[in-house]
Amino acid sequence: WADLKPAERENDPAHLKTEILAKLAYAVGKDPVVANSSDWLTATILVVRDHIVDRWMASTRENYRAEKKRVYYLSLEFLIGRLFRDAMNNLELTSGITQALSELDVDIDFIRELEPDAALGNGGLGRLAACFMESMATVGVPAYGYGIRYDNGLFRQAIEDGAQVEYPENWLAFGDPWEFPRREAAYTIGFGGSVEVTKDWDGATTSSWKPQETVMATAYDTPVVGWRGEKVNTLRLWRARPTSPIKLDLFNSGDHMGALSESNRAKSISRVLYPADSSEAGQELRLRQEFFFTSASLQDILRRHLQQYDTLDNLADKVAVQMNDTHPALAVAELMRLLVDQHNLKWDEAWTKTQAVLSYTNHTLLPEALETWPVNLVERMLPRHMQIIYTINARLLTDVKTAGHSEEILEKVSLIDEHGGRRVRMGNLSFVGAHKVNGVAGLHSDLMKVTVFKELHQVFPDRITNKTNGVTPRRWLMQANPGLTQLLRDTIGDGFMDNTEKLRDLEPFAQNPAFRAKFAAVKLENKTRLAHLIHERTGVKVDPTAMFDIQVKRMHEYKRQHLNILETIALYNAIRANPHKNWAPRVKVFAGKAAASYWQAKSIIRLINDVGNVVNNDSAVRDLLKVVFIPNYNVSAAEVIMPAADLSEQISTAGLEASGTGNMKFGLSGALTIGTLDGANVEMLEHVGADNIKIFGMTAQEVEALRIKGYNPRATIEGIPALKEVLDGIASGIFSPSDKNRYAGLVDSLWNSDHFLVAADFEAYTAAQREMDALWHDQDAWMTKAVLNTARMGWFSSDRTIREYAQEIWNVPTV
Ligand code: 26Q
Repeated sequence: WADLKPAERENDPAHLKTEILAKLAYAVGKDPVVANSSDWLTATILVVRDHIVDRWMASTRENYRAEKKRVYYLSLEFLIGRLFRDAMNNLELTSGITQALSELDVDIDFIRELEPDAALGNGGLGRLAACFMESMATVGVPAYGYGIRYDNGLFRQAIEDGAQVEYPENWLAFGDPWEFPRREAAYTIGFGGSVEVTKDWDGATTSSWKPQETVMATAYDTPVVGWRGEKVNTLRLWRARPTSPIKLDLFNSGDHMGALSESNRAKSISRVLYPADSSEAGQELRLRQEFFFTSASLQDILRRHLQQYDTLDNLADKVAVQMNDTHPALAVAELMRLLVDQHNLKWDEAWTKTQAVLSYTNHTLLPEALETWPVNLVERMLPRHMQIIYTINARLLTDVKTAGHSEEILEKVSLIDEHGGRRVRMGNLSFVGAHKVNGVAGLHSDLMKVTVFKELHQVFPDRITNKTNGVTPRRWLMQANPGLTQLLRDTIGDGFMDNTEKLRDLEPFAQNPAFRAKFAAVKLENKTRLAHLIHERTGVKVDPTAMFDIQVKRMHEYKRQHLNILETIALYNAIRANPHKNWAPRVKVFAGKAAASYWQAKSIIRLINDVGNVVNNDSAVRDLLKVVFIPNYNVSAAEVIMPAADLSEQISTAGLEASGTGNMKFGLSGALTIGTLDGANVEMLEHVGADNIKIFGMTAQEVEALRIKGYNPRATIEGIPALKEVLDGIASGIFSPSDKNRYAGLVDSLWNSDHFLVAADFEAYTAAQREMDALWHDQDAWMTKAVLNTARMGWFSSDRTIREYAQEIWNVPTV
């Protein structure tokens, strides 16, 4: 043992075995003879955690000593998934722990599936935050993620009778072994009340907010370890608690409900993640969540800064705060309040600091997803913040006017929307309070400049910048696809593990038949694994040698899962009409959650399931077509699904998907993409080359032109017999014989409005799919392209994205 290098010593199975047994006894309280699988998992996680903690304290200490600038990532969502394999892999303890457990007769693959997913996010935005946390640790950016420790994460989706049913997800039922409660990190968060103004001796005024209600925010920390375990950062999640214990006088007088209601009102703030990935109905509780975590985080940041430097003079040199969408937009007003009201800075000085510290990432152009809150609600909940927003607005409008801009521009840049009830525009507030505003893919950032932020961009032309999304290759290549990772290491060496751009070394092997055969064998193995999961969750048996054609993401009309299922029905009709043509056997895989109140999205889920029922039981199609909907799509399911795809569906209406990140995860594992020129698909095309990706359909420009000209879905559908047949079939109840009207709403909306241009892109999509069929018959050609996709996906690592943020927005060094 003494001869081993430190890293090898840590990974020594004999030593790890002793550590696991010690944890099992002294932390879990179990004898190995009676320990169950969960006990073994907890014990092993606690061992891994111990290995992180030394590095965590060292990182934190070093950041403090070297007076490094810290980055704070404020996000209402962190869609983390499981951490066990991730932490073990990044510490390079996987082989040692696997062996130690096996010597203890414990199957690591079995116990790792017992860890619940931390599903503290809805989809892309939340998963991006999780990838960024891991990449910030990897490239050595000292960072804290700040969010809410929801008791209930995103709901669990079940499919009952073909329809989505939501069940609560209680991920904390047996505690979270990764987290450290920090009783000492607690802050008071105010709501309501009034603002008191006092005049100083020199006539200056000081405002002081007297909240009517207060809630405590207490911190729970989870360490986030980077690749090779060198740096460890912190994810700090806030839990809401009542400031005062229940009112005993009320309780004793028999008013139990009255005594508890205040306490419940406080706790409800961190009770549940909002399960909608676009806002619409502005619930008061949502705004309370937004202020709660923003205020707690900013108080914590200022406390940490003052404790170290004892002055706010250097705040912007030592602190960068990134707002993940507008959900933390109140940071603009809250930081101003803290600096002006509590730390006595002059307005102008505070404003300069606020702008220098804050920056804002936009994730959507969909009008219904742009947050606005009624002025009277903000006024009632946060009276001082409303005043501050008014003051920021007054100064903004004066400046803009002085610079000579028109009334129209003034009205559009204003923080207040005056149409149909006055509302605070959170996007404008974030834009104005930030020194940089970024979109998440090239096209998206360009469109921001001519749509939502057109006028603000005219006034502040240097503020918008692009930071194309990325995904962490540790989770999405090394952990999710160990077979491919091993093949890559055997072929091009380990270099790609530290720099994914080195995947380019794979390019020449795309032409090598022996390599392609190995690549195809790995793919088949991954598809077999997915076939098992599909059978387990849906009862449907699928053939792993068929083309796996996959669309997994949140259910949304703009993502056009209905374009996919309608084309699938057309294919089904064509196969039945001509069963002996040379079809490419396909398995159509869908998965994704719909917001609970989003009827159209739920209707699409049901249609997919109903179609699956008919197609999968139709002996006429044999194994040429299967349609499955995998219930409860989450990070862990994605880790099985992504590596098993032959074809990745990225078919949103051009101009509407800000970036997409699933597209990158699929590409890393060698799936070919069929997609529109939308989001990061545009950059994927640039990287992999037009021969290796199937782009179809209208461009964002063409979409806009068509909308201006006037789109007639009825005429379009009438002109496409195959589509008309599909819609008539659905409307006549072929897929819902027991309830023939089930899809009347869905079908009518396509005939009458088709807002997302499904019919307009239908023929282009069909033609693109038939090209993919032809390509599938030439497996050499297909696999060559697949290999080139993996080889050219290196740029889409979130390490690259984070380096760009660090250089161009945060002004912090990376290693
Ligand atoms: C807002 C207010 C009230 C309730 C909910 C919300 C809310 C919650 C979540 C609004 C939006 C979201 C999530 C948005 C999202 O996930 N956007 C996706 O972000 C990805 C990462 O940048 C992109 O790749 C996707 O294109 C984008 O859709």
